[in-house]
Amino acid sequence: MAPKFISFEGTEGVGKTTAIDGFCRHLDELGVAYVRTREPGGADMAELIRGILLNKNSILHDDTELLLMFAARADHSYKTILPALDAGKWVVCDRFIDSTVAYQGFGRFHGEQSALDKIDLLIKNFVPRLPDITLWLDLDVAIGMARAKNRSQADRFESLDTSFFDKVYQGLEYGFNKNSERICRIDASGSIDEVASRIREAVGL
Ligand code: T5A
Repeated sequence: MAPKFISFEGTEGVGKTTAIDGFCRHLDELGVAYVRTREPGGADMAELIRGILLNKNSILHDDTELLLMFAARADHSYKTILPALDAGKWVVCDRFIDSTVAYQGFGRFHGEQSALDKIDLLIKNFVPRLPDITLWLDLDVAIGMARAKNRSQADRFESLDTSFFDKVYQGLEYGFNKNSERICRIDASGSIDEVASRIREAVGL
């Protein structure tokens, strides 16, 4: 089977990390070679940019934040994603372009068409490879935020309020409606095992 590039998306605390852990264990059992990675980050310079983006002390204009996401993504794409796929490995990525549409396009820019057009242009011009499948872990925002609260320290995004994450959710729904051939909506309620089996079924493994 040709190697696949799979991204996981969702609002805060929906269980992406947990789901990716389970999915990667499944790939191990099947003997599928893969690279597990994340955004922002996933390559040396991209991880430095992640440090700036998530640091609560960083004061960034919304345009700066948007462009840093794409700068990190270019580093990640050329150093990690493309080489892995070229080497015949699957790529399992925690967040990718759909997070930008949701967090920046909707969270920061309120879904304004001009911002969504800019993001589209950035994707078309600076993202050399899109995911084959995107798994949107769909969970009520409030439930995800309650789960996320158990973490030790909130980063620059996690400290935002519910109204921001409601917009992020709208952005994920917008992306899903626009790209339903690539994005699978996964019901992320229920037990960890139930979510894991929905994911395996969606990927066909
Ligand atoms: N960002 C990113 C942008 O703004 N634009 C972009 O373009 C990109 C790429 C990255 C931040 O960057 C922003 C979005 C993000 O705010 P991050 O540190 O990578 O941040 O963290 P997140 O992606 O937000 O992930 P989270 O840490 O919030 O949560 P997860 O990974 O979704 O959730 P997880 O697995 O850690 O689970 C949370 C808790 O729930 C439990 C787990 O045990 C854990 O305690 N849990 C369940 N409980 C009950 N039932 C289940 N089915 C459960 N599954 C998990």
